[in-house]
Amino acid sequence: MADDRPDEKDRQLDRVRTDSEEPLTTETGVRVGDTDNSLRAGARGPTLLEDFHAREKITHFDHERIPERVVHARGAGAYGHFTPYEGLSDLTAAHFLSGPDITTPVFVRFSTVAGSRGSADTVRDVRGFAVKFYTAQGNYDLVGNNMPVFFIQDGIKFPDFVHAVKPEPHNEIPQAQSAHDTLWDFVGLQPETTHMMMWLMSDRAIPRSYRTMQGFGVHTFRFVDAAGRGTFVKFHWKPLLGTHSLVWDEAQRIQGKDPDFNRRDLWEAIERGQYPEWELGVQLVAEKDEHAFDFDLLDATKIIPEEQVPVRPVGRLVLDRNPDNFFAETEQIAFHTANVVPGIDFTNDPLLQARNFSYLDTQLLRLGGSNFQQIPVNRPVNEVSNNQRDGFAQHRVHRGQTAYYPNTLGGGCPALADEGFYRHYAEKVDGEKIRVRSESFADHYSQATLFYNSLADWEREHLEAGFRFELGKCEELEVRRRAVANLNHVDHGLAVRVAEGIGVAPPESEGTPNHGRSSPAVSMANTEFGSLTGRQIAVLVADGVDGGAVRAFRDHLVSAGAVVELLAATDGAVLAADGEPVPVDRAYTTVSSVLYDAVVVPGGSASAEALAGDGTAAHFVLEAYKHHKAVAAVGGGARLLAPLRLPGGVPEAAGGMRSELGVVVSAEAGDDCVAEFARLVGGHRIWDRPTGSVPA
Ligand code: HDE
Repeated sequence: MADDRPDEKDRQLDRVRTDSEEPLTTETGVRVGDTDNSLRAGARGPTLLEDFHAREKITHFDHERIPERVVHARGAGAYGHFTPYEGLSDLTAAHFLSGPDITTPVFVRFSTVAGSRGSADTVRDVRGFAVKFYTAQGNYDLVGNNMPVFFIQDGIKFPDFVHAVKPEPHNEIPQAQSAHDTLWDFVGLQPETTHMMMWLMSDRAIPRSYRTMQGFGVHTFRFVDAAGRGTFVKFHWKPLLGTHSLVWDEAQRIQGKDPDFNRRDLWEAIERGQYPEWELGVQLVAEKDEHAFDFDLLDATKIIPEEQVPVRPVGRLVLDRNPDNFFAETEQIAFHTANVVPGIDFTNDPLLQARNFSYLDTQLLRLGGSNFQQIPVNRPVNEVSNNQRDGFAQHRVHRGQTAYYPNTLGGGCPALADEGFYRHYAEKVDGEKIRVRSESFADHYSQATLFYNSLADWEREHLEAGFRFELGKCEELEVRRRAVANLNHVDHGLAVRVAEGIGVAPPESEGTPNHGRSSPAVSMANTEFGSLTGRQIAVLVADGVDGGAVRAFRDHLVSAGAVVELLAATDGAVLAADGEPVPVDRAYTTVSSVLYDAVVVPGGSASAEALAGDGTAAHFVLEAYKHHKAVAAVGGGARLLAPLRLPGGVPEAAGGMRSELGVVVSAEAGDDCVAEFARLVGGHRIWDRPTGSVPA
């Protein structure tokens, strides 16, 4: 942990942590002397039913699995803490936001949405970003995503949407993919999905790391102050490392090379002490301004552009402790949008209202009954006191004669709170009982266009390629056509380019004209760059490598927070040119360039020659180049690059250092060369590098 003092949640968990050194026992505590042989009638005879140990062991095993989450089944989580920058009592009665001296323990679970528990991390999908705050006033769950809008406006459509995106029911294909007919059939018929589909086809759907991912509460919520006054609020999480994504081709390859890529990255960063951090921001809208926008605040398919309502930074989230047990904690944690604390309330967003029903309902099935809040990871840190009793797996031993309110026989306990209790915002509601969608939810295209207009060129190209990839996987041409017709209301050029890529006729005339407005804040190009924290750098080595160059890169990059790994044809060590053994971290046959952010080929002519003659090493560099990663070659190392015919060519170092299109070539591993490489790595990717002709 960041500091060694356990927080309240940690102390609570300590009471249930188990690392027994006692001899083996049954669940009833009876010692066991043999767990390898079942009880038999004779050495070769039948097994006896009275072998209670064998039966218990196998029965427990048979019951180890619980239903996976119907969505967001695959996830990874960590503990940490949240601290506000300043008191927000003028806005909310929430105690955990009342001052910078209050630090609240949290558990955060990140997830993909569509795939099963065992699916790969780097699929094209939305990512869940669910935060449980263990506050002194009870648990508050902010169950968000890494995209600020959603596919549908009313929760009653959620089963339809999820059935469309999940594997198709007749053959359960494809796993964890949105690129199939049923999803695109649905979205083409449901234009409210258009804005979210733009985000899903963008690189936001393939985050480089959970650590480089934004989070959003999505809905408009309400802050409520001690006097009962409300303020609309949207929540934002901004990663301090910037918001960075993978390249789609790379993401697909990682699915095979390391299906746990994002999960492992989070775990290892925390183990290294590089604790991921996010800043919590709020967009605030006064109650009187509820109707001041050209969209409805209750419509979860809309953002409030940051240029219209700036994001005010209000606090810091740090994740600094990995769970002890994946099942007990990450799997059994139960989030619920209705877990709110005094000072935070809902709005009438029809998506949120449905969620407030769904999350409790789903836990009852998934966690086997009504006592799931007693599971250690779910328990609040303050005391629970009520008349709820019994049920499956009741862990409390309630004492006394009474379990009802009011009572005198139990001394009137538990009594009603006279302060600090939850008060619902007294919103005036008056309406007819009708099944309609508000007219104010009717514009499905303006913000999709706004998003498109706001992207950097490379983001836009990736988005268009995303549409072409996904629609190209749809068998039904009519499904493709409908999707294109929909895009024609976002931007005519986009619709034409997508149509041309998937073999359907481009629309002849413009659908809805592009309004030309943009919101630069939604572009990843406008987030943080420059940090090397946790970047993975591969250094390719063979016997005869220039040991000085290896040290120069390693010292500089590691001190800037990067992780540097030396890769060679085999594990063990290589002999540097000066005769010193240089330990190898991994054989490059066991990894792949897609697991690294950048690659260095140090000098040493024998080393470079050996690498140049090894197709695996050559492919490693070519593939890194293809995926827009920084490449450095020192001295003879450039000999590995020359035969690769990089489209940008290999810069001529001619005694000094040259850096072109993210390829740094230098005669020596001098400070200028290492610093230039570090700058490129901090810039994440070299998007203006042409890679279309690279065969990797
Ligand atoms: Fe969820 N969602 N959701 N969702 N959701 C679940 O709850 C649901 C929605 C989100 O790490 C389920 O415990 C409905 C929006 C996250 O454990 C379920 C609707 C957003 C997680 C459920 C939505 C989310 C879930 C499945 C439409 C972003 C994972 C298992 C009305 C703001 C939490 C579970 C974790 C999980 C229902 C829409 C985010 C079935 C009905 C919008 C991050 O209850």
